[in-house]
Amino acid sequence: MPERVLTRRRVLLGAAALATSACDSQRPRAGFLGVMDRFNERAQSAFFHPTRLAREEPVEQLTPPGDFPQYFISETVPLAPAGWRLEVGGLVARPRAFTLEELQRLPRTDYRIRHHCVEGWSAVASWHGVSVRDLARAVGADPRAGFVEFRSFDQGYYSSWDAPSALHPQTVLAYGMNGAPLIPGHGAPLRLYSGVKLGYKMVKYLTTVRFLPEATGGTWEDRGYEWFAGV
Ligand SMILES: Nc1nc2c(c(=O)[nH]1)N[C@H]1C(S)=C(S)[C@@H](COP(=O)(O)O)O[C@H]1N2
Ligand SMILES: [Mo]
Repeated sequence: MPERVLTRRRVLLGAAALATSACDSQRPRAGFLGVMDRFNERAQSAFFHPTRLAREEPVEQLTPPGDFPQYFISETVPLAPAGWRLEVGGLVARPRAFTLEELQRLPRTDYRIRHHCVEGWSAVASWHGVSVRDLARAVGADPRAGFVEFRSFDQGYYSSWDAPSALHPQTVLAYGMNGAPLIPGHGAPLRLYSGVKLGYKMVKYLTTVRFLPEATGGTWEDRGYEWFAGV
């Protein structure tokens, strides 16, 4: 994975930058790389342990809030449409739309863990949200749904996950960061956060969560980035 020096310009990463940034190689997921990717998926899922927890960081490790990079593929920071709701569907017994308040009434998960971006930076924040596992329980997700897809209102940015990683206890739909409501730069009103995946799997500006029998792709995954992307 190419590494870049992170500059503040990346905060304004726009559609034009999408064509050239390291979070976008135009490499197709085919040929040798496709084979390697499938190999990595098998190898990584073999090492992945569905309940092993990522290390909690001490409070001194917190990244000063302004220094935690903010990424979005839109030209300007995406803002939630009026009447925003999270649609939850697919292979579930009770598909429904949740307001933020309804999500906040579900059990809450809090942790302080490190974020890893493929571009070579990492940062620490504490995150507050409802675990995908508790959400799955609330809608009666079918255990045959081996995958979960997350979509956003940021130019359709999306990603799909294997169910064991999505249902890991440290995979949450976060509405808070460092004890405050999530800000637009970090994905308000709701973003995916996890101790078990690389940054690009954690979809911000969520609109829909679907429990599915098959994997779909992802914004970076469709451009050749690894699909499993475990930490
Ligand atoms: N909707 C959306 N989600 C996204 C991205 C994005 O551009 N749009 N970038 C991803 C990448 S590459 C990273 S490293 C993290 C960054 O999260 P942050 O902006 O809170 O640092 O968000 C991920 N989720
Ligand atoms: Mo990233």
